[in-house]
Amino acid sequence: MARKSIRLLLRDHDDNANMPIVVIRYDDRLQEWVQGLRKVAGKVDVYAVDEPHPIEDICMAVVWGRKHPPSALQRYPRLLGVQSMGAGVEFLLDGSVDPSIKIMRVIDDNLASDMAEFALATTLAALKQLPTYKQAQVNREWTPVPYRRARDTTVGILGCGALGMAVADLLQRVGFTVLGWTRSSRPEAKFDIYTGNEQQQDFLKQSQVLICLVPLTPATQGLLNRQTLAQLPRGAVLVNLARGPILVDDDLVEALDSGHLSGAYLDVFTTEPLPTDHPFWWHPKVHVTPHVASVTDIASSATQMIDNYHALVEGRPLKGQVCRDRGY
Ligand code: NDP
Ligand code: OXD
Repeated sequence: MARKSIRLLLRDHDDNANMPIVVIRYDDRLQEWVQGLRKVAGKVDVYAVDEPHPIEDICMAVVWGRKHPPSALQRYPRLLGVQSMGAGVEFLLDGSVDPSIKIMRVIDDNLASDMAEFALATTLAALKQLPTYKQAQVNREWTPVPYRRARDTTVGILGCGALGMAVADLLQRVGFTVLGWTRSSRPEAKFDIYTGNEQQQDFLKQSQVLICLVPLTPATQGLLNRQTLAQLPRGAVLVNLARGPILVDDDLVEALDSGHLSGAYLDVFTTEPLPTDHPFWWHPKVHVTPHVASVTDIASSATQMIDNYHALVEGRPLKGQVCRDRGY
């Protein structure tokens, strides 16, 4: 069926008619999301994908990651918008969402502060050698090793958007020197920002801890590779909190084994869950967490989603609207 314009859609429905939302997520968190959205949805109907729902009328879908087949969205002829349950949207930019449909991502204070806390925790764990002592404890060894101070450490943040800026702010408050790398300049930043490929090397060579928070796009896929990792200072630590495919896994292992990098804290992987035979699991300098740096808070983000729903049907600007050309 041909997709209808917003105006035609609204004319088809009287003023109070419901243009429902469907929540699509094929895992055990589906009901939690449906209930969370219903709490703030007022008169708007919110359906779970696995219950009977009016396919013809659905105007917004709330979805997450690879937890739905790409064809799941194509069933809804009147879809105006797709809201990601998270900040990342790469899974919606694979051509499966009609170009006329708006895509939105989460921008939420809790998502940002949780990410900042996680980035601080990993950075301090690296500086204070906490994984070394965990291993020493297993071996019942009492072996002090040197530690570093925040005020003597420069942290480079790849990607200073909603999350990178929150990380930068917290790290600066703790005393770290912070540098950022973005696509476009950020005059409001209270630290040095390097932009684009031209300034990438200057940024990397100063980053004793590199925190990756760029979205996964064609431009960032494989960005952390043999060449870029080699530009980091000797002994640097990598923290990847963004997406797995931004990192070339074998190149990281090589940089760690050669001693060029001293450690890597990885929260995201090309295949998740990380396959049990992946070398990251047993590499002594790799510290794996299961994609938990910052998990969307349903209560605080549901309001943004319902506000976006109303903006969508009324044709007003959306919060977190994704620019398809940029890919984020
Ligand atoms: P934003 O879109 O707000 O920020 C992205 C930043 O990356 C911007 O500063 C942008 O530059 C920069 N950037 C994008 N592409 C490039 C490029 N090619 N070169 C240089 N800089 C680039 O995203 P968020 O901060 O909200 O989220 C970042 C990512 O974090 C998400 O996409 C997701 O993958 C990941 N994430 C991970 C979670 C976890 O638990 N591990 C939880 C939540 C998110 P500019 O400012 O110029 O636009
Ligand atoms: C996100 C995530 O993108 O949790 O929000 O990874």
